[in-house]
Amino acid sequence: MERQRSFSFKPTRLLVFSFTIFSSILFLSTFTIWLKNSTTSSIHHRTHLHFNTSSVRGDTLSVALPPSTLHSLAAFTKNFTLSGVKKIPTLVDNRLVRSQRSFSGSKSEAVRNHVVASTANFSAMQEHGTSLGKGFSDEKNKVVAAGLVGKTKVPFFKKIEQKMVEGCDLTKGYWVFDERYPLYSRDSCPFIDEGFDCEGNGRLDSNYSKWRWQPKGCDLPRFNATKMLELIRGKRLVFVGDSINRNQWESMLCMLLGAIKDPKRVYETHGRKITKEKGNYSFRFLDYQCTVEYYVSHFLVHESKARVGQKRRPTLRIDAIDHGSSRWRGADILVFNTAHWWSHSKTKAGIYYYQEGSLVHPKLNVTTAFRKALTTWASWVDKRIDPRKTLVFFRSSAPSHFRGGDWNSGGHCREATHPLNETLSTTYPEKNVIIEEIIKHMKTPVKLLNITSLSEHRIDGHPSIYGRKTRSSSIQDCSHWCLPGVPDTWNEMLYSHLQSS
Ligand SMILES: *[C@@H]1O[C@H](CO)[C@@H](O)[C@H](O)[C@H]1NC(C)=O
Ligand SMILES: *[C@@H]1O[C@H](CO)[C@@H](O)[C@H](O)[C@H]1NC(C)=O
Ligand SMILES: *[C@@H]1O[C@H](CO)[C@@H](O)[C@H](O)[C@H]1NC(C)=O
Ligand SMILES: *[C@@H]1O[C@H](CO)[C@@H](O)[C@H](O)[C@H]1NC(C)=O
Ligand SMILES: *[C@@H]1O[C@H](CO)[C@@H](O)[C@H](O)[C@H]1NC(C)=O
Ligand SMILES: *[C@@H]1O[C@H](CO)[C@@H](O)[C@H](O)[C@H]1NC(C)=O
Ligand SMILES: *[C@@H]1O[C@H](CO)[C@@H](O)[C@H](O)[C@H]1NC(C)=O
Ligand SMILES: CC(=O)N[C@H]1CO[C@H](CO)[C@@H](O)[C@@H]1O
Ligand SMILES: CC(=O)N[C@H]1CO[C@H](CO)[C@@H](O)[C@@H]1O
Repeated sequence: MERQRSFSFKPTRLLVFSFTIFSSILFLSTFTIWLKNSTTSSIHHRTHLHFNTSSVRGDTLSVALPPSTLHSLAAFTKNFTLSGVKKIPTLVDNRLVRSQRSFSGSKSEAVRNHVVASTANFSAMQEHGTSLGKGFSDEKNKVVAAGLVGKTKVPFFKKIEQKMVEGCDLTKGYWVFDERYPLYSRDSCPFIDEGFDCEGNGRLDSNYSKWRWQPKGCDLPRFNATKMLELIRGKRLVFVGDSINRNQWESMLCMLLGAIKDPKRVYETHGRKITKEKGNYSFRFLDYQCTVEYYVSHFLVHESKARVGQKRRPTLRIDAIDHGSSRWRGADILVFNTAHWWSHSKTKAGIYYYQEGSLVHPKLNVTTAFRKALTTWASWVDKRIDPRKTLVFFRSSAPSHFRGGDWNSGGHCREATHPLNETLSTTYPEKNVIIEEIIKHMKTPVKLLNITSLSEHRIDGHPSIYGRKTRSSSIQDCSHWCLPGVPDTWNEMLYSHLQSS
């Protein structure tokens, strides 16, 4: 799925290439000297790099680097080799590249290589900086890094080579405070329903919508709604799953709307208004002849009823796909999820709940049932989905952040206005492990949208008490996400996958 760009060395290219190397070294040396000077004169002994991101409404993005990075830069200049360049993967077209390009005042193709290279080491430097101090921050700067995942130091070039093989790992990184976010405002999007409309429900702090996910080895491309609409022109983009997928789907609608001049040219095909209850929506973007759809399916398999003893009880047919599946077929891009409903309370503790054929299991544990249901889903995909037409994604589980209790026993997250520097959980959710195993054995290639770890830092992103207009209930929502907010990042991830596939 990842696009690979190879360098071939025709004589003319070699010339350009050599020139590039030369100018790179020149640039970096100058840059280093400049850095050194500015640091020695700095009282706080800290370097401030002001990249002038003129492309984005003239806002300035500042990046704070710890002093140690000076040495990295110097070392990097001397250690810059041809083989080093060849090993660096396609990190072009990212934000930092853009900003550094304007910083260096040149936009030519030849500059790319050195910019890419320094970006790569720039990441390593940031990593170095953050691992020293559990996330660094500076009140005077607009950029704050929070929550570094995984602190093992791997030799730099070894890591780059791995990235070359596997593509950039978007799941490891940290959140950076960035005033250029969010990608849309609450007022510009009529599709945010009450449950996710935190600002509309009275939430006053808004920093939670301004964090950008920064993978360690590359940048997540900033969402470009026009480009995304071009990618799905004439197509059906379909989200299937629980309310967290509705959360992501609404985010996608809002993000796409940013590129539409006349909002009247976006409408629900049956005139439905988004509410919590109704489960099927198909929004048509007339200008691009595409639809962005959502189908509710809490478990992906069929919710049924069966006679158990005297009573008819609700059951879950873990051997049968959801009956709505006929609507999913024919989609060009499918984004599935299921996780939260596989809880003790929502599955009747597994007692006389899971059904296979006419058998209602007296007791089945959730792990076993989940595996069977996902296997049912996987064989449906393998049988009904044509991988030449349809791209299939599965979004990994989104974490909840109930502190001091569960959702129904006083669990809270309202106090959080800053991402966690350290995530609470250390274990990777079992459901994700099961999903990964099942996907591995499928005939159809399924891409995992691996958002679990990055979302774990974002305790600040939930509606808490702002999931309703009225404050009648003391129950806090620490499962869903405010919009604009964290699901926007999941969609940037989806966008990045679609761009490279
Ligand atoms: C960014 O560039 C503009 C002109 O292009 C300049 O006026 C402004 O001072 C620059 N800002 C910074 C922080 O360098
Ligand atoms: C998802 O991301 C987490 C954190 O980086 C990682 O531990 C896990 O292996 C990833 N899963 C897959 C299938 O890449
Ligand atoms: C968040 O918002 C407050 C004011 O609302 C501000 O003082 C603070 O610097 C902001 N940034 C971060 C990273 O917390
Ligand atoms: C977004 O993509 C469109 C179409 O590819 C392009 O014309 C436009 O310049 C892009 N916008 C930004 C901000 O990069
Ligand atoms: C949603 O679609 C399914 C079929 O895919 C249908 O059975 C169900 O009644 C629909 N629900 C609503 C609320 O329209
Ligand atoms: C569920 O059942 C399986 C197989 O019977 C067993 O291996 C597993 O430990 C059980 N898990 C839990 C959480 O009880
Ligand atoms: C995380 O670190 C930042 C900066 O060091 C700090 O301002 C913030 O309070 C910390 N957050 C938590 C939840 O500890
Ligand atoms: C100047 C400098 O830092 N050079 C380094 C180049 O890389 C080797 C290892 O690959 C280091 O040992 C040197 O210190
Ligand atoms: C090629 C090179 O010199 N890479 C350097 C990048 O920065 C790290 C420190 O963060 C150095 O260890 C690497 O040697």
